[in-house]
Amino acid sequence: MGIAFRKYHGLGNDFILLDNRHQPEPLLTPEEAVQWCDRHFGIGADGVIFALPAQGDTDYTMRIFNSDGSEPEMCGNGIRCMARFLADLETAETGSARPNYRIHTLAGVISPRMEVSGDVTVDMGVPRLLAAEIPTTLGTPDSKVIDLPLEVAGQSWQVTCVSMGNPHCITFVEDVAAIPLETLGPQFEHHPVFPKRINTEFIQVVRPDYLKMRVWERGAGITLACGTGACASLVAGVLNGKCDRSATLELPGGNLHITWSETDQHLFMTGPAELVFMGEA
Ligand code: ZDP
Repeated sequence: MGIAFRKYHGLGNDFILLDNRHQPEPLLTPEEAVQWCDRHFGIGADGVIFALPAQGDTDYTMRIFNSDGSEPEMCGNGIRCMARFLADLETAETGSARPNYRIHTLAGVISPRMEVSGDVTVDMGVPRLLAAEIPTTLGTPDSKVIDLPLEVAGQSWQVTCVSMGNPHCITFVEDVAAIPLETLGPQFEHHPVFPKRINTEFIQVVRPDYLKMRVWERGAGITLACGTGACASLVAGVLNGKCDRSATLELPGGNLHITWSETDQHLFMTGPAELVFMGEA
């Protein structure tokens, strides 16, 4: 007993949020995070997010542990939840909250902005495309990985890789519902061409401005949504000439809107972030 937490979700991608603003080290160890994320023996979540003190020219720092205890560089749905969490804390403490934040992450400074509608729009920064930056040993280190064949489960898949700070491998398919994600996901995740493992997205282009996505997340398995994955998938769609620079992504947990700015190459993601409940554990 003793640590206060709140649970939030962004399109069913759910996180335990901890007020870690007064201490530079996370309040939980990765092993404790695994236990808290367990849906039968714990609170249940896809990850634990720590709202830590600012570093450099930012307002706060975000760190996240996946439900398997590994630490990803970034988390798109998670950072919307963290912005909502900070706004809720600030409102409780001072009666008002700031409309936007600069948050230090392992993927650089990420900036969420609160919309009047209640949605959160996040400047997710620029995608990284070179094989060495993903990282993957597919192709050559200093070239992009666009539409290259990858052998998984005895089948050849045409894949495109994009880093949003964390690594993603995207495959375009006719029908996402027909993909056996449960068995394919782990084989992509642990494929030897991905030294830091990989998040895996399957995308069905319904229209150039409307994509359907299913995801197998590194360290978390099947989730209902993935913000960094949605951004990476839109970039992959543009690189393959399959979609517009602005599109709706339909995920099992709901829709995200993603735009890839032509002027500064930043990705902007808009979607919900909601409080589920709070407690103490
Ligand atoms: O890169 C990883 O290990 C992911 N599992 C991190 C979490 C990504 C997330 N789903 C998102 O929305 O970007 C939270």
